[in-house]
Amino acid sequence: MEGVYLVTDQASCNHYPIETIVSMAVAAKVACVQLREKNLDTRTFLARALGLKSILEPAGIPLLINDRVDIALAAGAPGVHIGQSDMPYEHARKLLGPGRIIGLSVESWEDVIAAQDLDVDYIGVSPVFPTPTKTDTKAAWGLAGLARIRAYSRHPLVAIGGIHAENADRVIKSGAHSIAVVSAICSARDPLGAARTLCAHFKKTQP
Ligand code: TZP
Ligand code: MG
Repeated sequence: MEGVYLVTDQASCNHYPIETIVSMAVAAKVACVQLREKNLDTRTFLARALGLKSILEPAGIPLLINDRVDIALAAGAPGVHIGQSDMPYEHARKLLGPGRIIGLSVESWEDVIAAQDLDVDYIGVSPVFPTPTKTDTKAAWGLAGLARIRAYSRHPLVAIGGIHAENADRVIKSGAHSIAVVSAICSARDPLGAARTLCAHFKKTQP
């Protein structure tokens, strides 16, 4: 789970359908794609999950489903991303089994401490910067908060919130193993170029 992590959001896909953007992200060699849909009915959500899986599986890029363990199971997706008010980790693990990926958002220091006892595959540091893409968040961690989590946590860190090509270097240098973006790719006029720039940025900064 190192590299660029694309989080899809229908509302942010300004210029192309989600499937096209995900195909471009595959061409740019992102590390992971999360399907995040807040307003789809279950049947449409599952159909979209299966569609993205058919694009990502041949490329060996994991598809994670936001919130919905049932959709991940039905679609045979490699994993889920859960937040602090979604299904608790222990239940998600019981349902998914040991082999699948479970990522967990941390929004407070208490969340970071609690995650230390969980065998999550990564923690999502949320949000690093305030972002108009998601406004129902707690206080942003900032780069100092991210660095503090890196020093403490045993888990890989996926940083999310307000990350784009101009600040990616600083986020990686502050301890992120992976940078997750919605608008920097989904809303770009050139999603392929944007994804490539982010991926290259990442390689440049990582030793
Ligand atoms: N979780 C925390 S911030 C965020 C999510 C899903 C949205 C990030 O969007 P953007 O456009 O990359 O700032
Ligand atoms: Mg959630």
